[in-house]
Amino acid sequence: MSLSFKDKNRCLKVLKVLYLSRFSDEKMSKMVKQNKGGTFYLSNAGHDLIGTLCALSLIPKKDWAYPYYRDRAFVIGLEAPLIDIFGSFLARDVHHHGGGRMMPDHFSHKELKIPCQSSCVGSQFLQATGLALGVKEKNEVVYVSGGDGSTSQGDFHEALNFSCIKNLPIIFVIQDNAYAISTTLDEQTAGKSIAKVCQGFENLLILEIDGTDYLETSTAAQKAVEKARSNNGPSLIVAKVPRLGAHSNSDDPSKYKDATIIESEKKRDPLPKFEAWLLSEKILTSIEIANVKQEAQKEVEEASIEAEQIPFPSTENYPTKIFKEFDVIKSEPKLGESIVMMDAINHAIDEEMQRDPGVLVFGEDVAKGKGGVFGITKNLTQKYGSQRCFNTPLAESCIIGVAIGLSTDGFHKPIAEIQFADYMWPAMNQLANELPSIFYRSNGEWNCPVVVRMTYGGYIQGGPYHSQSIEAHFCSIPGIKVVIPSNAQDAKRLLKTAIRDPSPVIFLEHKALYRQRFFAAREEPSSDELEEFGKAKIIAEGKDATIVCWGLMAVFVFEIAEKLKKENIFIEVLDLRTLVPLDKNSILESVKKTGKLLIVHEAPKTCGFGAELASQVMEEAFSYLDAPVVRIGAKDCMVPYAKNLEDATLPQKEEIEKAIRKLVSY
Ligand SMILES: Cc1ncc(C[n+]2csc(CCOP(=O)(O)OP(=O)(O)O)c2C)c(N)n1
Repeated sequence: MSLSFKDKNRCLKVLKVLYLSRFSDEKMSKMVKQNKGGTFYLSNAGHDLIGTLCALSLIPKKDWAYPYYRDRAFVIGLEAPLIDIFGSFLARDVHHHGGGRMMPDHFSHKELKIPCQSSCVGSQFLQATGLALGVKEKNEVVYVSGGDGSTSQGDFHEALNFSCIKNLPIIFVIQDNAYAISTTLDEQTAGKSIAKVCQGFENLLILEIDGTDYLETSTAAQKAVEKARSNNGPSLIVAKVPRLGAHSNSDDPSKYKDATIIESEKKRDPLPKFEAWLLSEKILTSIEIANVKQEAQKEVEEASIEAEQIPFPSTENYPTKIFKEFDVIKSEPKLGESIVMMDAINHAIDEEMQRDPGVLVFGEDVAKGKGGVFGITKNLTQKYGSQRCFNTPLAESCIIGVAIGLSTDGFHKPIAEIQFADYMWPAMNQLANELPSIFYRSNGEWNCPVVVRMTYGGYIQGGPYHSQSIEAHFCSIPGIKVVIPSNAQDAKRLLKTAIRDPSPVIFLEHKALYRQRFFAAREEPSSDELEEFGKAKIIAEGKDATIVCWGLMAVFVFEIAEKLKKENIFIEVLDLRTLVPLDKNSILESVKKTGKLLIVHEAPKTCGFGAELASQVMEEAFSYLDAPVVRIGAKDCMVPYAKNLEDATLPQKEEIEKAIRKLVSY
């Protein structure tokens, strides 16, 4: 036992934080009924000692933290001002904790190195892991907490696995109150012990402790921090604690906890236990304890009154701040030899890795001699080392979660590869619920410059799980940019822009275009050249109809345009290149000129991006249309394996040509 745990000043600090947390609980529970802006409140009582002691074991502003929603004591322990905590509780326009965008107790504080927390139980573990990878050589420690329920999420296990593989300076703290709302530990965890479940992870220090005991908890936190600080890898602390209040203000524990359980939980309250211990050890007198209590009560009262004076967030120019601002500086084109798209992508990454030491490449099989299943990232490990181009476990959520964490440290620019777009779905929570919203949710405090590359599309007999075109799903998520190049020049310039963009970008690469020569191979742009997002390219000029397309469909439509030209039919073909941001103006301008619009995409027609485009054009240029807007997409079916079935499912040139002729002659 370390003597310093009995240091009077430390004990005074712990007691103060405990009271601040406890009184803020009581105050919030009252205020939520007064209808002052906050409708939601989470009790922290019982979890406050473990949170406080973990905060005190870290070096504030040096170490990083992902505290979950029942860890307010941790955040107060790091000296986050109460005024911000109450301000966010009342949904007011405070700078930190989302400024009314996030629910209360979903913390975010840049100076205190608390990245923006979400409501998705368990998603924090992988993000913390990614951050720990980023700061591994910097002697900084990463703290992440969650409840026992959160350990049932795959992300928790993926995070432990990756942390152990990479020997990361991270501390997982599970505040095990034996309930996840009403679900009990025997319904939640095999053997009722996540500590036992996790025993197979190599070099994971596992400490199962009584999180209401001051000395035991202080010792565990110190051990774990020392292990991380000395670069000896991750720890898992499972702290048994009581949840003394309801799950939230809308929960009534009497529906699932009987009186004896509630009584026995009260007896485990860490606050009176700590007060009694302070007295028995003669560290503080009862008068000193009473003084701290009074002081804390006053501070909570004052913070709550002050917070009420803060205005609600403004709705002027709403919504703002979905993307962090970024100006693309274009330079004069200087073209080299003709290259295919796969080489253009490889060169873009290579040049950006050369330019910026923060750029990292990772994913399944991307490293070493292999360079990904399509060889796109070949030679990068040899050139930049295995710290900068590395294989990940086969876990897509891990890939994206780690990318989010890495991008948060202000230095790293992760380029994550998902082997096929069809395998994005296991990562969808990190990709859709987490990554795109962090900038907005954190009120601009945090941004995630992540590039997610993935191959997509069919026509090469990839079957139902190597052929999907899923761009419309991404386009429906606010906060993520979506890029789909159709040729080597665009691919190189757009990817370089994506890597420099401070916002998340999904970069979709059609595998049938990687080596395609007739259209996609182009003279290589120089290393300085970028392409602005949101600028469609007119790849064929015409007056008879407008055809909007992207990716491989641009190649199909271009071919048809060339053929029709010989018959004096001139179609205007717009290759969108980026779907988000969308170059609506160019589409509208072209439609106003031609009066006719066909949208061609490879994804199934129903709910494809074409539906969105058709609707926008109808809303804004209906009076210019001389014919109904037409869409061509795949049949509403998975992409089958057999060539004849695949052809029958995906759009074919003949079908597109027929539709164009019909539209032109309408
Ligand atoms: C992914 C996800 N599923 C469900 C929920 C709804 N939910 C919020 S908290 C919670 C229980 C979490 O329990 P636990 O992790 O044990 O933490 P505790 O609340 O007990 O501290 C649930 C089911 C959620 N927020 N996220």
